[in-house]
Amino acid sequence: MVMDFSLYLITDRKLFADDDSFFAAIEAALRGGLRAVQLREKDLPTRELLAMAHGMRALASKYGAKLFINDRTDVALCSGADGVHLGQACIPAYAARKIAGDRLLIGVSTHSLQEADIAEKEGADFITFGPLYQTPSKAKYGSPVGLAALNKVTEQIGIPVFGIGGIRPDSVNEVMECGVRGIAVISGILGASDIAAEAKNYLNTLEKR
Ligand code: TZP
Repeated sequence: MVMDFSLYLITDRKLFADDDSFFAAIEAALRGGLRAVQLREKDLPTRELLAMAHGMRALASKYGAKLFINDRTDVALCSGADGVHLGQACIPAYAARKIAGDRLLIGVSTHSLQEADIAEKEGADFITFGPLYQTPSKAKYGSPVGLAALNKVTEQIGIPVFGIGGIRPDSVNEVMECGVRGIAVISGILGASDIAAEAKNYLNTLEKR
């Protein structure tokens, strides 16, 4: 499966009053040209997550976009998602590969060169690396790793790397200069007052490069 995206939107439904406004926000980003979304709703009970994954699958497909499911290889396979995205506390990439074979793209969240190296060796298709900058909830994601560390990762890792963590439109260029394939964003897009316009804004900056 091809990695045909440079902007990777990660969800946080808690930024919205209810599921309808959450889905409307994701649809707005897709209308703005988004090509890949990761459903990351860690606290949802499995059946609710599966139902949401089916809904997200239908929505992403309507716009020809890829869907990734955080953590749950089973939910990804069952919902017809394009990929699974694994955190450091999830099953490792080789285990997800054993289950999914080539049916899923496998992304892994990494925070150090060592984690990035392991993810590549274990067969991940791509990694996210960060947080690069201060994020709205620093406690949750750890302290920023910075651009020097990102440069080292892109020099040494052969699979595509996506920068993540506190990336705003005006920091896209300096992140891309580190040699990444793209960027992953939550609040920069989902916190915007015009989500479609902000997705388009990020994409325009990415596509100009
Ligand atoms: N992993 C590292 S930072 C982060 C995740 C999921 C959060 C990114 O969110 P934002 O709002 O784009 O900083």
